[in-house]
Amino acid sequence: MDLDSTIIAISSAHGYANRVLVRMSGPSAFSGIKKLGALPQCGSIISCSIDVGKNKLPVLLGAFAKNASYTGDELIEIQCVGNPLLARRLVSLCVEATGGREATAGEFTARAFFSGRISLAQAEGVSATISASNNAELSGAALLREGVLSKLTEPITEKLTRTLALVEAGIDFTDEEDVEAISLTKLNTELNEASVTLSSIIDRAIPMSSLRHLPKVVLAGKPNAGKSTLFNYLVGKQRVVVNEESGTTRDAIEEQVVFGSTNALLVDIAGLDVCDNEVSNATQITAQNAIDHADLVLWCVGPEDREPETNTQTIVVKTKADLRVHKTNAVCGTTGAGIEHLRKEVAVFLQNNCSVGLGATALLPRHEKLLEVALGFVTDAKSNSHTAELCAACIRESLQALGKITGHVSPDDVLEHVFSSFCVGK
Ligand SMILES: Nc1nc2c(ncn2[C@@H]2O[C@H](COP(=O)(O)OP(=O)(O)OP(=O)(O)O)[C@@H](O)[C@H]2O)c(=O)[nH]1
Ligand SMILES: [Mg+2]
Repeated sequence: MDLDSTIIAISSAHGYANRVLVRMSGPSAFSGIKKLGALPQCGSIISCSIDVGKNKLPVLLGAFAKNASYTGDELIEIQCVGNPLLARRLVSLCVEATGGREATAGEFTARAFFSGRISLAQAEGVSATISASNNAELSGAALLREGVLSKLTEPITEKLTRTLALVEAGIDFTDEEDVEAISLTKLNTELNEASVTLSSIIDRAIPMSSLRHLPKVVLAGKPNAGKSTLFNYLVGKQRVVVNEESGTTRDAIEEQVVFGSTNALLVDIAGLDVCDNEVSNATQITAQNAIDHADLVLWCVGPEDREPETNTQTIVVKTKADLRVHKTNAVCGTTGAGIEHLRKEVAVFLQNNCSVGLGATALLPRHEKLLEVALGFVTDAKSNSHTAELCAACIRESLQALGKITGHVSPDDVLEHVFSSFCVGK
């Protein structure tokens, strides 16, 4: 990978926008911007203008010193009006002024990794943050970016490195019978501890892909209970038909709604009823299916309805508060009374049951595989603990796998795979 050129790219989303961000990083970033406009003091932002053909383009310039920038190199950020033609022209001018080249996908983050500013798992956290589509994914990606995975695996790496050194010392001193670098009992204890820690990381982790699935909150209840009215209120628009006639809703209708800090899919279904024809039979199957796959059921009970039996995944919602004598804890889908309280209740449920817990780490498939490989070799090392050479080889393999997570041991193809998942400019 070429780490010496100055690289330039549009780092904001492509197309027309309010502002656009062009970044350049490398040894001639500062001299290049001096030629084009002015070099701001490091850590500050100035406004000036850059000649782009016949026009003077007003820009905001920011400069970040080597070792204090994202990439670990001289870094310049240029903000201008979000016209894609101007942005392209600006990139060409920067390439010319620095003698650099346009960056490839993920190259800015790759430089951050190679300059030692972030680990490979953290770089993957950056990529996961960019592609996150809901709050759960953002939290999972944030944990990766903060280096949680590296912090979890470091103590195991240290333990295995120490153990390996002692096992290898034992091999070296094999003819000196009175020298024992590590006893068999101690070796087994160390390997057991490493194995328990690795297993617990694997058990407590969640696949990053599972966070893409939004929790489903289903509005269920008898026909006419006021489900669709409540659905429209929570969604913030007249999304579904509401009518005084029972059996108005037939299909399951989904919309994204944010409860507190959790994105969820709110689902409106048909009222649960006895079937008297084929259509109502199909309608009831769809409704029951939605309930079966719900993370949370909001069971709507109208003033005339009987309260259902509940479980831990159900919240009973007393609807049509305005038509009730006892209005406590009831909601009204037409005026919104009591709905803020319901929103909070749902937010707490989702936070406690459907979010990345504080102890949970979201893993990419590459991490899961490497942790399993590392654990497998620790298990092999345990079963070969009486044969020093074999045991040492297994510990070495386990360390290799752990090293690939953080990037301490990373063959070129792993790096290429990780950084190619980025977009240009990141
Ligand atoms: N007064 C009053 N009327 C309501 C309230 N919520 C719903 N309604 C009325 O109750 C009737 C049924 O409301 P819907 O929201 O369609 O009920 P639903 O549970 O979706 O009914 P189905 O789709 O048939 O199962 C409509 O006439 C609504 O205007 C409320 O809070 N107060
Ligand atoms: Mg309805």
